[in-house]
Amino acid sequence: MKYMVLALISATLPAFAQVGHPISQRFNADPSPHYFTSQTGGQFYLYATDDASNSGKYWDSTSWRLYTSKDMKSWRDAGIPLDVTIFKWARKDAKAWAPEAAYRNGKYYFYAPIGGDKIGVAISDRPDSGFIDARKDALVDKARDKNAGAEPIDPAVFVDKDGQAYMYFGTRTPKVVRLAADMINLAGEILDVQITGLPASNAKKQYGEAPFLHERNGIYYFSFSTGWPGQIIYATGPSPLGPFAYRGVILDYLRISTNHQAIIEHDGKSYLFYHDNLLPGGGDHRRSIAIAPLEYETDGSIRQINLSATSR
Ligand code: FUB
Repeated sequence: MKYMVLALISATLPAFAQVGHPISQRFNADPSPHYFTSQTGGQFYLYATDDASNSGKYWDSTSWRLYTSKDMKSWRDAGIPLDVTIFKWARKDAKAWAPEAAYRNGKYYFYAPIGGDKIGVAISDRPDSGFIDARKDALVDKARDKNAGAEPIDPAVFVDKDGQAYMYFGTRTPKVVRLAADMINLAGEILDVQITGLPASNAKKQYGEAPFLHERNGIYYFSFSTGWPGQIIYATGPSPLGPFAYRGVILDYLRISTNHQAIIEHDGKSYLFYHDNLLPGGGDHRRSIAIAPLEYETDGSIRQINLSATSR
């Protein structure tokens, strides 16, 4: 009987069946998940900050890590898609932080925060390797670009239905800028993202880092981490440029000093990627990416994820 029940439960479990569990035994963080139909056939590509190669005392890794999956259940460590040395203008000790990727017109683009003050962009014919610097200088440079903010990191790219691409980035003040159709140039001013209605009573519930934009049924969802530690909260608006009104919490504080989310939809289901302290020896600089189902109420609001109700 026990086995029959178990079989029934596993038959009804969602595809990712790993809620609260790391996608790999290797430390990783800052998920940037995508479904790409590349030379290798359609599969998920998950780009990450490589916490396994940092000092354990700081986020000082200098290469990014890629994981691939056909089903979001088992993930293959696909190695290093690129490292900071392809950006010749980067300082030798530049840190490789939260990455982003995008596909357009047969090319793959990799957006790389370098050293906390610049964002580079690399290009390749494949999603897993072959990336070269697309510009020979930074796409965003704190010293060069007006309103780039105190720390231009955490790029997140969103391409709207009309083909216009936007890049969100920044700590403490969220930034957004239109990208040119070639995906490697800015096409306008860097703007502050306007968020109204953040709960004033909770000083912690402000924008910290990890901006992310997705769209569903004509509603634009701007999600982010509130800081250090970070709750993942969200606001909604009528366009990729907002203005956005605070709606609620997606994921509460975890046992870790940062969080960083991404949301993808596949086959009609939504998933939240985030990171947590999940492996032995883990901690603030040794993080682990995990996946949870994301559900919406009928009014379009996001149901707060309760990890303890699953398998945490
Ligand atoms: O991985 C280094 C930094 O930690 C990222 O840029 C932030 O989003 C935070 O997760």
